[in-house]
Amino acid sequence: MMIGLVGVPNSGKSTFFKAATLADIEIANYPFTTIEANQGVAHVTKPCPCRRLGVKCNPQNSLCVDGIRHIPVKLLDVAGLVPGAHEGKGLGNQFLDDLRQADGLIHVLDISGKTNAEGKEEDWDPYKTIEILENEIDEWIHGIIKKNLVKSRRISETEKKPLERILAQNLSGLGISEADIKAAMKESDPEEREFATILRKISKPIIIAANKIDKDGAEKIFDEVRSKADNVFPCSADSELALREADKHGLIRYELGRDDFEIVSEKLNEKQKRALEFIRSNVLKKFGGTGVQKILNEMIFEKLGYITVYPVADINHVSDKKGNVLPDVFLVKKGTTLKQLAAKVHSDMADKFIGGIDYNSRRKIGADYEIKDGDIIEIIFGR
Ligand SMILES: Nc1nc2c(ncn2[C@@H]2O[C@H](COP(=O)(O)OP(=O)(O)O)[C@@H](O)[C@H]2O)c(=O)[nH]1
Ligand SMILES: [Mg+2]
Repeated sequence: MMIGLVGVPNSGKSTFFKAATLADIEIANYPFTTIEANQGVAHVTKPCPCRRLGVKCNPQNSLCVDGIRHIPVKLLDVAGLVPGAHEGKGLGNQFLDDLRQADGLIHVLDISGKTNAEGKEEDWDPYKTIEILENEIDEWIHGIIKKNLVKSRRISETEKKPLERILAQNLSGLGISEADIKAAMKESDPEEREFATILRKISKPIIIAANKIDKDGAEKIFDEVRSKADNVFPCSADSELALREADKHGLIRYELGRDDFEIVSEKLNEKQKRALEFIRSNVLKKFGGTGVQKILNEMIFEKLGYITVYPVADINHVSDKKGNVLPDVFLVKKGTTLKQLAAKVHSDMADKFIGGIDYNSRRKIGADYEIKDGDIIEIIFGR
């Protein structure tokens, strides 16, 4: 799973990226084989079952900080989305490739109204940037469909295959699936420009990080933009970065997503204290946090509909074979069945799958059991 960060220059994309991926972690056990230059590891958070169960966990593919499970997700700094990108301006191909990999997009937007759509400093209505950016993506999608539609319809007829399947081949470069296209076709015709918009909303959901909310006048613009657009969240990437860095250096204690922090070191000078107090009163208390963690969680759990599940090898000790308690957490889509989970956990053992045991009920569960959020499950395989 991968979340893409998009936005015009100077909106605070790099600051958001740096803040979200700032963690001292050993990623050796993480389920990522490679991390490219423009990628980093961020975390989404959920209460860890260790507290409810009264056990001490030994996370392997994630972290547990004070009873909060930090679950890694890849963050991608998407290059080259500038007005006119679909006509070949900027880094078109790089952009397409990044877009293909992203399951959802966070649009980092300067909500203080000082950055125009080219990334230049100017008094500017950020709502226009939302329209421009979404239009860019929709034009890419529409352009690809339009170029192939006549031929695709013909192939669909002669080969007696559903049109969505043929279109999915054309759109595979954008990472858009047959199921998404089919869903969009229920609402519109692929020929229409609005079809591209509908398809983008299904296949690449966007959340807007209304960034620089800490700046004078930003709140008023934020309220205006939020009345016109959905999925707009207040954000101060700069504040998040300052807090995480201060925490990392042992100056304060700050947990991801919190609306407060504690000063734990004598080393802070007056200027640093003032800066932190500014963040406390003008960002954390006012907006319930800096927004960075809330936006990441919102994307994974609400927009993309992922839930968490803890597979274990021994249900009585909720551990793996080595005795690690609650070792792994998996993110799966709502509606995932036990059999599908088994295939994810042990791709080579799916054919030996027998069933499972659910921790909460201590009952046997079958292949079609639908995973619920926070489930702890022992999967049983044959030999
Ligand atoms: N006040 C304020 N400034 C920010 C915030 N986020 C980023 N900035 C500043 O905006 C400028 C551009 O940020 P940068 O992350 O380099 O933007 P990018 O070009 O989109 O990657 C820098 O001077 C940042 O310090 C924020 O939340 N609040
Ligand atoms: Mg940058």
